[in-house]
Amino acid sequence: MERSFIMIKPDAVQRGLTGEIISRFVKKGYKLVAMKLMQISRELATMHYTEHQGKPFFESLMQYTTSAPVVAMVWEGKEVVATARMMIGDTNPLQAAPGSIRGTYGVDLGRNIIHGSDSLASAKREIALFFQPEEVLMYSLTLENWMYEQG
Ligand code: IDP
Ligand code: MG
Repeated sequence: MERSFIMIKPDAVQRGLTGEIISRFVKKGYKLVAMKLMQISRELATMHYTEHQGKPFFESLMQYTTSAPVVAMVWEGKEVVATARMMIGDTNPLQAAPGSIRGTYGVDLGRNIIHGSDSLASAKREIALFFQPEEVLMYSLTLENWMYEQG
């Protein structure tokens, strides 16, 4: 089963969207295997967004993501990396499909609600940045046979 790193960004936490966003992933059929509320350091934000260092928006991205608590999570399930990106929508909330998380809750590129890993390799890297191995839990859900034809 795949795992993806999903982070509810400070704007969404402040706006009280945490529960609604978690609910979307649960209802879709994904399993929450790690979660913490944390205020991320400049160092962690820099490592997480290292590919964007040097870009014009990097400094504002650092300000934004370190400004207040985030909810860092790991979600598990079939093709969760690509599917979570679809559920999240385009980076710019104004271009994100209506019904997607960014398309539903946001209007500003610099306040775009949520992060989701863009590949399996990114997911692995990001999960390791935010969680100790023992913080990512292995457990079964009794409903799994109703979520997957072959559990
Ligand atoms: P993603 O979050 O959809 O993967 P990326 O291109 O990886 O988008 O950018 C990372 C984050 O940087 C975005 O989610 C957004 O918060 C911020 N960002 C990206 N481009 C811009 C921009 O042009 N202006 C302001 N913030 C930006
Ligand atoms: Mg990205």
